[in-house]
Amino acid sequence: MKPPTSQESIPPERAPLELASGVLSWRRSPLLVGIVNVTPDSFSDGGRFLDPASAVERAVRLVEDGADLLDLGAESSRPGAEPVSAEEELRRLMPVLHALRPQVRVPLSVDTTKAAVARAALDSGADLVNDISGLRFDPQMLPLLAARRCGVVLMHMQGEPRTMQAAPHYDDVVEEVASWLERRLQELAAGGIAPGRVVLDPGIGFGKRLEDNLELLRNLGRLRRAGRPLLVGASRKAFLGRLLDEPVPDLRLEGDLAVAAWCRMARVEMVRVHDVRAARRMLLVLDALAAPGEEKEPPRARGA
Ligand code: HH2
Repeated sequence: MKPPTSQESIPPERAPLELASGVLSWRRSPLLVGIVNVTPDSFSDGGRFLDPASAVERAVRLVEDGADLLDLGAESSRPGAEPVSAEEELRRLMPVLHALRPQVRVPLSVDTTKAAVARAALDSGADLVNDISGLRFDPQMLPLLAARRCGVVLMHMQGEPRTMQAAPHYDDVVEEVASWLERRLQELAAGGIAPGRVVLDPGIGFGKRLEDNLELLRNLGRLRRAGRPLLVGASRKAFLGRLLDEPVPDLRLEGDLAVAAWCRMARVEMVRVHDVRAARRMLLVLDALAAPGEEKEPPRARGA
């Protein structure tokens, strides 16, 4: 099969991600970011883990299943979702973070667009902030993250969750998303957030049509700017529902696994998934099948 990315765009060395607690290094397969949604309305698991005890149980289970990191979110970003207040987000998130931090050793990411929530989470042991607005929604977010040494997930979104799927439009989705990520990376650097702390994410499903999502996934290599690592979040999303003709998000696992395998081929550093166990097991088989020495081989030499 043709690799999903141009060989030229793969950096020979993948620089690790700098976190306050140390550095996060990459392996041949993507690291698995397990999703923990402490929300009543997330598109696939809303309401299931709203109670702190069940959210913590779920998170611990994801680590046992092979999650390399966890991403905790307390506000849904599904298309049409209404925003929640910082107070409500904190009320949902903090009991889970407090109970979970001593129980797991993996880095914890908090999925929020609000500086107040990010600050409280960082004070309570979170290692990364995953801001789906690309640090646009809250003007306090950039200075806050500049003052801390956490990791930052910088995601592209056209518009905002309430309306983003109404009429997304791009002339050249890959070029527009890539140049936005690059520009924003420079703005973050100018504001005091070193590029070495940043992961880039094309924001699959965030103001994008089916063909936009596919085009982005086909061109992951072109999205990698300044040698920064990539994170892809496609798990259970609506475009997979369309491809699989599957209206129930939980039943889109085959789509999730196909995207995770595709990401491995594109040398994506992190994939954000609901079904960690299945993804881990699938990647174990791919790792075993891969040519011995694959890791050391310079990417440019392969398949040339
Ligand atoms: N997708 C979702 C939420 N956060 N963060 C990043 N960096 N990338 C993504 O693709 C991404 C994300 C949507 O998925 P989910 O958390 O399951 O749903 P909801 O937003 O409804 O809680």
